[in-house]
Amino acid sequence: MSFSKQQLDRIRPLWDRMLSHPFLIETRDGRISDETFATWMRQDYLFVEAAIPFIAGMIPKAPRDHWEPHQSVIAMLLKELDLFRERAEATGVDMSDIQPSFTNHAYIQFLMAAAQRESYAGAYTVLYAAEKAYHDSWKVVREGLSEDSPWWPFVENWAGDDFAGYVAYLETEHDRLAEEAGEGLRQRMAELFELTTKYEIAFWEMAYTSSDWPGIS
Ligand code: MP5
Repeated sequence: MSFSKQQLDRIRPLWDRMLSHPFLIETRDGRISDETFATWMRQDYLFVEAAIPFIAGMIPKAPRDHWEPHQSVIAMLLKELDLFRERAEATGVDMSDIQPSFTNHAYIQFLMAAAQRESYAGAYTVLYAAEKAYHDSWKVVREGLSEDSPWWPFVENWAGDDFAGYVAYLETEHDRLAEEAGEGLRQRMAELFELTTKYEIAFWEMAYTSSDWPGIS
């Protein structure tokens, strides 16, 4: 079994918990409140923005054949930001003066630290886990959400064929990096896979409960 599949198997209960999060289920069933969805949109906009320096920060450690793929991902993320702004405009979601919530801030710091302080393979695990998490999460939403929903373009973005191809590519490369890694590094990659999944769950939870900075608001 490939390393990526092994990791998914190992943390299956956590992964399933993510996929059954009420944010996803209520979005799938068209029951999510506009305000709750807007909270996710505002926070995820900031997350996607931060993902650009995260990827850029991986490039100095990347093998030559990963430069073009990373560059295409940065271009994809810039388009994604356009999608958020376009949807916000179309649905009247206010995107001005947004600040990262505590959970989002922590996740973003984790991304930056991964790019700077982990090995390339470790940072790649974080990238793979986050992208796979979004692909699988939005596939859950796709099972029920009407194509007429204003949120459907997000389903198309992350659950569509292009993104599926990108995640499959990441998985192959992730497995290749794990094969080349020693036991200690593979162990660290496994930890990072689990941690990233926990951040993904925390992110849905933060959006669902609109939680901001503890002790302040
Ligand atoms: C992604 C995302 C997917 N947009 N937000 C979170 C919290 N996790 C993963 O990443 P991308 O960079 O939008 O494809």
